Amino acid sequence: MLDKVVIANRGEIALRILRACHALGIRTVAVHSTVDRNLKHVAMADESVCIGPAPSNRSYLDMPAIIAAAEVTDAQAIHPGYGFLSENADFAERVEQSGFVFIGPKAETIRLMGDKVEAIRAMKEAGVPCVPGSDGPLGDDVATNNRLANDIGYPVIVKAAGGGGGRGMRVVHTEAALANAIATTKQEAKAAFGNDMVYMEKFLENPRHVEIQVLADGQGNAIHLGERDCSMQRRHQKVVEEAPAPGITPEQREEIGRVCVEACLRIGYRGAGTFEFLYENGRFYFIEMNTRIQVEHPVTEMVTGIDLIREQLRIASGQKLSIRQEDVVLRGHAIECRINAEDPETFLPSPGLIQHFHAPGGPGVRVDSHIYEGYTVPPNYDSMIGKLIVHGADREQAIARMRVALSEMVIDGIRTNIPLHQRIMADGGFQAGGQNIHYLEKRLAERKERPLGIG
Ligand code: MV4
Repeated sequence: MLDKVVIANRGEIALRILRACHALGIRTVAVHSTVDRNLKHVAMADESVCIGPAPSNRSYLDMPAIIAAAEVTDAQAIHPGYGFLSENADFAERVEQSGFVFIGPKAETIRLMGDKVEAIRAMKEAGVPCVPGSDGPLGDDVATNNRLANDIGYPVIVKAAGGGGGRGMRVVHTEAALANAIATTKQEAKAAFGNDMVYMEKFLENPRHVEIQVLADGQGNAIHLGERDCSMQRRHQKVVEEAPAPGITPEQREEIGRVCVEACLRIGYRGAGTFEFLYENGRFYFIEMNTRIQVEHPVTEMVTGIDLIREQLRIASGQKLSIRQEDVVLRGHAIECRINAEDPETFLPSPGLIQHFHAPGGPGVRVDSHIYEGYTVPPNYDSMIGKLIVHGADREQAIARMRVALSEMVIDGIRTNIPLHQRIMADGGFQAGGQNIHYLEKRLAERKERPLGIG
């Protein structure tokens, strides 16, 4: 087992990683910016190193500073968490070249999945179902592109190979608009990602976002841990996630899970990973693979009983997977609400001093958060200040437990999106389950039109 790990992140995930390390007897090094001296995990870590000022590019994104922190503390490995450097292939490479273990896949795997054209090509080859689209990047010939779009059928979507997560894409409804859309997306992609490669897919109008969690040891063993439904989102930011996805049958789960496991083995995947799919009319369409631990990993932990960060640490220590596929049993239903320091109506960030904090509790209630009374949420980073996760015997009980937990939770001094979550949990459409990726934004737009209206 590793003996000392640098946690190259902040907030709730840094605390989550610290807890998993300590439970395995691994010592921890917190690295933090000047405004993050008072983070909860910094106080709990065995050692801490200030790596720079508040702006991320001078602290949490500063590769030499983080690697130097590993050197001066004599650590063995670096856990990147999510966001920041977690999917930066150059960072993974530099970590390993400096003699440390990067807790994640090989740099070449991160690089492969970062190029969406190559990722889709690899997955298609491995038998993963993909959205009908271009085989590879689009060329400059207008007639060829027009023919391709006609074959696929309008509407189509043009996406940047260097994009992902909703960045660098454009929906096209007619041939008249196609050439221009391709040219504009290429220009934007060049500016944003330094890569003007774009590809084309059939635009699915009303899909759900369903993703499969995998674990692989890079030694010939891989398993899947079922799916999560992340369709409740606003502007590409997930708001509520759940596991399992409503309406997915055990047979569907087994089949798509097996396909993902086979793909992991084919590409020599190592660590925790997520296959992102659009799900429409009973079919899965691969769109991207995430090579990191994700924010919403707890809902999978709650229904499987598997500690995903612990498994990441074991895999990074060179151990083989200790869980066989037949040992993975889904039990009950889990829901996660992302708690953000933001105005529940305008969604503007609301940093500041937390004057009172009461965490909810009771059976099946989990709070993953670094906040405490007297903590000041800085304005410099993402507004997510924690996650409230509940588990129940079924979805109905999970919703009931979430409603009680939300009503118990007190965060005073700053505004939070707790009222938004209360409205979502009380919403008939959410309660019915299986809504698509547009549902939340549609409901929010309706509400805006009727300021005194219900819902
Ligand atoms: C799509 C799509 C419809 N058809 N691709 C947005 C984020 C990025 N991961 C891919 N995205 C989409 N790709 C095809 N062929 C619709 C979206 C999309 C979306 C996907 C998942 C979750 C929320 C979304 C919100 C808007 C659009």
